[in-house]
Amino acid sequence: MADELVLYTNPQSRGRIARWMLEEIGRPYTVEVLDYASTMKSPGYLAINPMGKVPALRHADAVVTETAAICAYLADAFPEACLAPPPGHKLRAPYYRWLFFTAGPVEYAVSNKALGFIVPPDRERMIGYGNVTQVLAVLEAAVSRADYLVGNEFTAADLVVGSQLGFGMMFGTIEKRPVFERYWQRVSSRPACQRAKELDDARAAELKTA
Ligand SMILES: N[C@@H](CCC(=O)N[C@@H](CS)C(=O)NCC(=O)O)C(=O)O
Repeated sequence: MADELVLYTNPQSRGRIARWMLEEIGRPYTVEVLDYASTMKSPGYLAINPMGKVPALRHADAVVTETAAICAYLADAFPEACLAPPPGHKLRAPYYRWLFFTAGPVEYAVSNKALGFIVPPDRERMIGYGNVTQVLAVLEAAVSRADYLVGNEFTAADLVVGSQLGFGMMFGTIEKRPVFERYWQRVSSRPACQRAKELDDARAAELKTA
């Protein structure tokens, strides 16, 4: 199919974020569920994502990997969903800023903390996130400023930042600050987020009983 959308995922993965984005877009898509121990490392899937990780998205013959990139790609490919400011618009500045800040500094500050890796204070200058305290303070200020991060409309940046906060608080890797909870509550109450959750929860339950 010329415009086919295929999500390669596992319901217990960051693929949940990509599915939420697909639900926001509202176009038909198919899902290929991959198993961590087998199909995710198969030659067929490695040809799609040589990292052997999910999610990945195929749109006709275009492949995009990396969760934040998938969300940004979809927002631009389907502008009628109004999930990103148009290319070249001034609001692209905060849009890119919070997408990249989350995929890079936030993700690695939080993961390293969870793994017990502490950057020696005299090396904070060389690590892109400095320290986790500062990263979370910056994020807290960003989500306190207004209901949404860009202009005052929900965008793919909120979907990515919100997911990082929501999953982080659920797994205990990000502390539950009232501002984070209110923001997550706001963005995750969107019907597309609820639909994506139901679909992935059902898929996860099926896999458990299979
Ligand atoms: N940077 C990637 C990370 C993807 C990732 O680590 N996915 C995990 C699941 S949440 C995975 O596929 N792990 C399987 C493995 O590494 O074997 C992204 O943002 O999409």
